Amino acid sequence: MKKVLLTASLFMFYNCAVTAQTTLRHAPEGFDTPRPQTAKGVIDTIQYPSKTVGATRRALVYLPPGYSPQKQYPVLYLLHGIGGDEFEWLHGGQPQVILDNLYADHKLADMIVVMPNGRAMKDDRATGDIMARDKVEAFATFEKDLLQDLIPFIEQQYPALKDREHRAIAGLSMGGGQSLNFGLGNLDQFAWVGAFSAAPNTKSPELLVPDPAKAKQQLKLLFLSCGDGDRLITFTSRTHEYLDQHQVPHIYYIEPGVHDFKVWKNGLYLYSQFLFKPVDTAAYKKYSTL
Ligand code: FER
Repeated sequence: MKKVLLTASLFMFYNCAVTAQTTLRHAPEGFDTPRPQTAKGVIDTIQYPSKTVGATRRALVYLPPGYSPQKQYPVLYLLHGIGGDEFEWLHGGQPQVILDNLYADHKLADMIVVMPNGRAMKDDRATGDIMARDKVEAFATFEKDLLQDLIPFIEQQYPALKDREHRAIAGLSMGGGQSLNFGLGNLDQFAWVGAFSAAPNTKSPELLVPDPAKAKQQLKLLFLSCGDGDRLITFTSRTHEYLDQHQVPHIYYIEPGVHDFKVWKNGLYLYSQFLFKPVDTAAYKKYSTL
């Protein structure tokens, strides 16, 4: 009997320990494979007037399975990288497949996902010299386009919840830098901030988080991920070190990988599951991988 109890308690202890550690494990195989039988979200193409750019601009909008205009939804703004546009996530990452599968597994809060074009200039295509100064600067200009043009449009066209706790931002590379710059720079607008392989446009930590106590109080989630073989990893690691020094809870998820969609898809898979749910920011450290 004693032996049975010991075995049972060991089994339970092992399970608890494993559960705590695997809460934020790498996406399982098949997470990005379409399942024929499951409900699918819908992708809209929208056009919005931008005073910032002086043009009509395009974005994609993912509406979750079971979407109803009678309900109200939080919104995630999901941003692309320097070589992409509003289609980069769709073509390279198929986020709708990842999200549909998470919904099928009841792992995701209902949300609208907006994929904008983060190069806020008249010709916003990723053609020619994508590193040209005006094109890189347009990624900074997008802060104004996002806050003053796109978000108000989305909140007028869709049944969106309009407070900071129901608004999230995340992105890959240049879009990761934008998410940190715009999210942490506008904590009155965003409570959930994620950056996958943040690029050199990421502001220095002191500029990103000048008031760590305020950030700590305002943030629901700050999520940083990067591949360990990514030559841009310093923009993530220096941010993490500053946040640690100033006791701002965050997830620092380093995985085997480089600067590509394998890491970014996993970033979306992990980050999205936290969104718009009750949080335990004190537990974020245990999810971090070093
Ligand atoms: C740079 C290297 C990479 C840079 C931007 C990037 C603006 C962005 C990469 C990406 O978005 O994938 O020097 O400077």
